[in-house]
Amino acid sequence: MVTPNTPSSYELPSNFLWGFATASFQIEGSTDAGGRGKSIWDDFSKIPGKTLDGRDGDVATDSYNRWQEDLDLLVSYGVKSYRFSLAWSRIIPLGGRDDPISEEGIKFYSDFIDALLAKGITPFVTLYHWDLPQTLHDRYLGWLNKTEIVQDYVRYARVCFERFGDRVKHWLTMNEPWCISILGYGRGVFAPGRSSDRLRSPEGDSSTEPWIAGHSVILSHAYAVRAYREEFKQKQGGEIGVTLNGDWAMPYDDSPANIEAAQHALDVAIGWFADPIYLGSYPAYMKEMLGDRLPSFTEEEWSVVKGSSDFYGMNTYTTNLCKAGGEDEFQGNVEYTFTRPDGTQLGTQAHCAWLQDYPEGFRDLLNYLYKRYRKPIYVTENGFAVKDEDKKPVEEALHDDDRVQYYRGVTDSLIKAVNEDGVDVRAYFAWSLLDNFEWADGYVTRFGVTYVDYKTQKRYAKDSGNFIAKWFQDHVQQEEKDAPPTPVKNAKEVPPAHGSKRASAVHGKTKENSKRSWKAPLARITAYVSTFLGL
Ligand code: PNW
Repeated sequence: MVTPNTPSSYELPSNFLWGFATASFQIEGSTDAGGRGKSIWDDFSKIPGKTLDGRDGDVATDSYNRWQEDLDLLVSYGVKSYRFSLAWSRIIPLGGRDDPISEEGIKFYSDFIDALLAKGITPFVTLYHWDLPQTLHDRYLGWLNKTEIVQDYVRYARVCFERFGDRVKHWLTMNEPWCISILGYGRGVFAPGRSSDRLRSPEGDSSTEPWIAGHSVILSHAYAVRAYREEFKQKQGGEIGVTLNGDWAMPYDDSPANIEAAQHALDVAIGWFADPIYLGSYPAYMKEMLGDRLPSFTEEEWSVVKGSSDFYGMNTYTTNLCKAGGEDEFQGNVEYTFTRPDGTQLGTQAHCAWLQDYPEGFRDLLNYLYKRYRKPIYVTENGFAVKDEDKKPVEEALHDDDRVQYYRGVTDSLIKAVNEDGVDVRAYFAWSLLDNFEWADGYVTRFGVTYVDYKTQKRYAKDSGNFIAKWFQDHVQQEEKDAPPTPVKNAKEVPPAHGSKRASAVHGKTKENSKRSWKAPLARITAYVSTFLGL
């Protein structure tokens, strides 16, 4: 076990936002309350075999009824911000641009936003976290119908800006377009569950539909951002962007083929969305791999897509060792493993097969994204599911050592990326505030920093929740002490990801950028003295 050696002088600026994240369908339950319409997850989660434990989202963590309790919990952790999502079908039950708005749905979120602000907690709001109104799927197949979905999504976004934008200053349009497209329309493991695999789904074409869905997601995001910028931003003064999933990709070994494979993995997991949005073009590899199956944008669409995110929203969980080969286009025809050439494992195994703890990868990913896309980074999700936590009695589950160790590692990587590498990171949200409905895993896999007893709905802070709260309180500068940050800009060009095995060497962390120009003189002297005294 590695103990991070974070220098005691390292700090994060006072306006750094930190807290926990959740999503509407994973916590709210009360799927029939307040005039809510169905989402695509309502019925999907009830189909036998779609969730590991056969359980659905009807109750989840009952947060629709217990939101005040959740708020108290946030206050007890001392968070500065809370990331949550709005359920489209609570706000517009039938989803479409001509369908009525539910004032009850609006009131639910409006009251919650007011209550957060009254406690000094900044709302960080996701418009779409996978719960598409079922009616839109029934009417025209949802994300597969670009013309319809773009208009319906933009109207929904506009309603949210109108009703909440006086108080919400941080918007995320979409959560994880790759997951929406690939898991929903390619692998078919998430709603709506379409796939070429006829054992899984009676309909679907995994060779074309995910790329079409992704295209509609990009456009819906981009047109909503345009609406925000043209009609709301000036008055409301908020910021808006997208959040992408993407794990660090490390070549399995030094072979040129595997070094190239790691870049291909990044091109498909991240570049598919990030390159159009931040750079205005598709990665060459996406075009090469998909040919005419990759939908193209018109000139007009490109002009809306390029530059359509104010920041880089980063969701990340792990690092994959990448080997060239295989036929899984969803991973860029790259094989993933956690077993190194010498037979050792990359890190501690989580409950889900796709996750091992490797904090160095978190730092490498921050560097890669900052240099390639040149935007301030908001870490909007990051977390760990302890193996077999669900089988443990609550007293034992609360001592979630593997999760504490995970957060110890990533927080150390985070503060070093800011202080030593000059990466402009402005927020960190751990996934998740609560154990909750973990999609196809049902309730078996627990990601919470707070334990939820699903029989009583009681919440209990885990050691990891307390660790994160203390870590950020210790490392984020106090409000009064300093001036606003002047982020260090060090990214001039788009780098290749993998010139050698270690990304950090490739990305050339520059020492000059390690100076924190935002530090107030008093804080700097204190930090200097403590370092000198070895405190
Ligand atoms: C994210 N994968 O999903 C989501 O944003 C959350 O809603 C979810 O609870 C969390 O991560 C934990 O899973 C992912 O297969 C789902 O690599 C699957 C993957 C990654 C992220």
